Amino acid sequence: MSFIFTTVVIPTIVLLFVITNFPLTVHASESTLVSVGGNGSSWSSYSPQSVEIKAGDTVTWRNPMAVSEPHTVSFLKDQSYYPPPAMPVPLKLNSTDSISVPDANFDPLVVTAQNGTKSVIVDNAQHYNPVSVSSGRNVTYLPINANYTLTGNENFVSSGWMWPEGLAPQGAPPIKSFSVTFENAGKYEYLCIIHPWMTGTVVVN
Ligand SMILES: [Cu+2]
Repeated sequence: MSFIFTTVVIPTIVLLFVITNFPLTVHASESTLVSVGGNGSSWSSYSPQSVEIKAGDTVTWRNPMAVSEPHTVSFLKDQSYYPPPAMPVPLKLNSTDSISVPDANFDPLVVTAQNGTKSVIVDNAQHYNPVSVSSGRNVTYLPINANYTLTGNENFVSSGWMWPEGLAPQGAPPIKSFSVTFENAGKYEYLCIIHPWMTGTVVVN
């Protein structure tokens, strides 16, 4: 009788105590899919617009559209980190003669200021490409279809222009997905920098 008590009853009580008082804190990481844009009236919305996950989980965004419309998934902590799509950059020379143009279908867009200074319009790589900008404007370019681990301290993190699969225009990086693993709890709001009214939220518990 005492043998059964010590080998079965006591261990069972101890096991029950452990199970009920120390719930498993290890969370198997999960993945959530969010559509970026859609067909018809949902063309400029994220679906679902808000998702709730646990720290360590990953959210993957994809553009499911039937037409060649790009969107981004961009975490913009501070408006001053919004990357404009293009900017006039003053030319050293007062002529565009020295700009070598590799394509017959291409002419650089040149604007002339009132004082006569010529500037060429240059596309902003931070607007179009997957990128992370941390404090001090440290810019790190990410691979296309990146899986990025977000701490929440970044000033700007963006997918780059995401196209529906197979519908990226010739010459554009064929970005079709963006995955973010959220390390820390918090409420993370994001937007499409092409259509800024397009917003979404990730709540991390
Ligand atoms: Cu968009």
